[in-house]
Amino acid sequence: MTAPHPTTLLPYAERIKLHSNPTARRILEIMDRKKTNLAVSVDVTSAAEALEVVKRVGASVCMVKTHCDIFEDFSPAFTEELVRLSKELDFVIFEDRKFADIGNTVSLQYSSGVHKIASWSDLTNAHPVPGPGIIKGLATVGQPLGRGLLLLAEMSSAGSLAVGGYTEQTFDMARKAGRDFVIGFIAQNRVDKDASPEKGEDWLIMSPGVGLAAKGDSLGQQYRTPREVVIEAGADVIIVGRGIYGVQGGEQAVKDEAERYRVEGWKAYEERLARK
Ligand code: 5BU
Repeated sequence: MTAPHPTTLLPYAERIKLHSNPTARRILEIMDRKKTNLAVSVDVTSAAEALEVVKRVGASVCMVKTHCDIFEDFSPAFTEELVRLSKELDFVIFEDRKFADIGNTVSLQYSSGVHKIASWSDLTNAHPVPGPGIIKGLATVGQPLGRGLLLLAEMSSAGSLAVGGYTEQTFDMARKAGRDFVIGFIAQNRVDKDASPEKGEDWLIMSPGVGLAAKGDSLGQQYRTPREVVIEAGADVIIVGRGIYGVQGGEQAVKDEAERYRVEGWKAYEERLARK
């Protein structure tokens, strides 16, 4: 067995001081305070329904992930209420926008249009495909607001082209950009290979494609369990969508399922710390 990545042997609380970005610090603080490494992805098409899901799962999560372009009834009132809930229930908002254009365009997509993502979302993400200008473009908007950015180093879907040298170059790009704005990666593995917390370098790895019941869907999604993701792959945050909001049995069932994933994710984290 290969040695565990040193970052995975550190408690979330001890990693806070390794970050200067306010969003990264807040994520780690919430994870420690609420004993949760669970992010829930609320991929429903009604913003009103999304808020109901958020109220049910809020106590169990460190983060709520959105795709704001799938809501039929998107409005500024929705994001106002989401921000209010994020303060009341203590979680970070992550708009999974997957920006992928030149710096000038993404800065406009991030700040403007119908969604004005930077005004309400603490965290967003970008494909490294266009080169480092995408980070610069987003940073001009997000960094003064204390927002954070994740680069997409790998994807959970079958046949993804984000593998091997692409993944390695994504890490190099983040490293070159520095950690003032880029705080980590969406990935399936510990892609920050030789980053050493002893030298003060810490990245957050967040993994979608997590499920306790299904192994995948008919459109290429692939699921792993929280244990596989947190212990074997060494990711810091597990992202669960349909496994939680899609559970049958009504409001209480969704709340209970979020709590079940929180407990599974936290148990796995405690087990990974105990490997020392
Ligand atoms: P699911 O219902 O748990 O399969 O939803 C997963 C969510 O994570 C969904 O919003 C996807 O857009 C998102 N996702 C993903 O599944 N895989 C990836 O590699 C990335 C995002 Br990046």
